[in-house]
Amino acid sequence: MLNKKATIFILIFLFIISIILLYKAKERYEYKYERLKGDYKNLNLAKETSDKEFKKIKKFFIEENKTLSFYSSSSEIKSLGSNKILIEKFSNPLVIYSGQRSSLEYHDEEVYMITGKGDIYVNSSLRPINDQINFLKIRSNLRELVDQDYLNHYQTIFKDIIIKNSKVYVSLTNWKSDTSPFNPGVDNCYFTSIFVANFSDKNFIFDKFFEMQECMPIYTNSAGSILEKFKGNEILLTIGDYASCGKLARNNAQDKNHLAGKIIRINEDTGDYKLVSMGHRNQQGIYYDRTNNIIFSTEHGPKGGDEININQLSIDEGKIKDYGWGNSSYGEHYDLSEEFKKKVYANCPLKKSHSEFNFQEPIKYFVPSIAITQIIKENSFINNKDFIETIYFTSLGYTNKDGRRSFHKIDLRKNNDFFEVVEHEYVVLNDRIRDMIYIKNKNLFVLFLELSGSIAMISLYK
Ligand SMILES: [Ca+2]
Repeated sequence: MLNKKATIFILIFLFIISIILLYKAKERYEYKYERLKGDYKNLNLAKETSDKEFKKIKKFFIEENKTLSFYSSSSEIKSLGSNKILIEKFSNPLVIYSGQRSSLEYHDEEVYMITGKGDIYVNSSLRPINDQINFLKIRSNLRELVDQDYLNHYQTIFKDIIIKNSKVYVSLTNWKSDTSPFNPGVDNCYFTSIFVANFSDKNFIFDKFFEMQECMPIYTNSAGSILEKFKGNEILLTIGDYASCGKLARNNAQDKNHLAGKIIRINEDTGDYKLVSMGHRNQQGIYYDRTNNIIFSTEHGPKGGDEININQLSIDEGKIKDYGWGNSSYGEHYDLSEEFKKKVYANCPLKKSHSEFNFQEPIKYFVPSIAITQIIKENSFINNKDFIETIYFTSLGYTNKDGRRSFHKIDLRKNNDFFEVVEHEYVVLNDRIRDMIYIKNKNLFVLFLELSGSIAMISLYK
């Protein structure tokens, strides 16, 4: 009898203890969550959290949880020339633990995002709920298709995502070896590659679609690898020169039989490709203007010499246009030893004029460089005047000087077949802007800022 009473007493006691513990755990969790939210608003979470705690939070937000939330962090009105724009930022600095770059895609009213480590997220309206924008993680096998050591070492191997004709394409700098495990210190084979998946809401199962056949020995950000939807059943891909001029004294961009330093069009059904243009260095932005059949592209020069280029396909489609790198550029090679410098300049002389040597002149170049990224032609964000085409583009950089870390607008006047820059205005955003999309029915630009891990929305303020 007594035993029974004691047992019941112990059970009740244990029950109460577990309720208290559960309650405490819940309290701790909520406290952590609230603190996290508060810290996010000040963008200094990393400084205030212990390593252990941070690791847990990181895991919770980036690896396990299906929701990636961006919290309202600022809202300001700035002048873009004579117009006013509203810039609203939503931040989650932990997103950089999934690779410090992300690209955006707009498809069927939804915004897609791929991080440098290959996590894919989707948001359906960009309408903030309780001052936060939630992205849902999409299941995919992307990480399984690349070497784990390689992915964890560089963290920014995935470059871009597009959705077209019920297919999802993802581009990356890939690595391969027949024999040895990944070791960044030894001879390596890096190459641009594209994976494809059937578009579905819940799960993207990727497979190989395209691979550049050449092996590039250096892992570099000068790899381009940006995708764009082209006409019919084709997509466009930029392939950078993989630092072949500056670090190997090899002018691959001028070699028609080498894919480094090219823009190519790839048939979605067969995977076959054709060269569109050559003589590029590191094309981080590409936009296809369907109305005028023009490819706009941007590229990073070396020290100085960033460019905006126009390829008017309507004039001579099929001709492989040459944009000069590494024979002509308005920039200079980075500092090199005297001996190596001679070799680099012998193979990649960097003459200033392009047209004098039968290369296409950029419509605009930047000395010093602004670290130019995505470009979009959009005539209705701010209503255009007659004969004016307006392009918007963004920039990276480590300071705010000379147009770096800014949102730019250029008006182009079309005279017969020539485009002349009539106006250039920009707004400093104080962050490295990696990518940008435009949503027509909201008249809204959406940008990814990679230092603070932010989504920025830019609308016209009236
Ligand atoms: Ca050029």
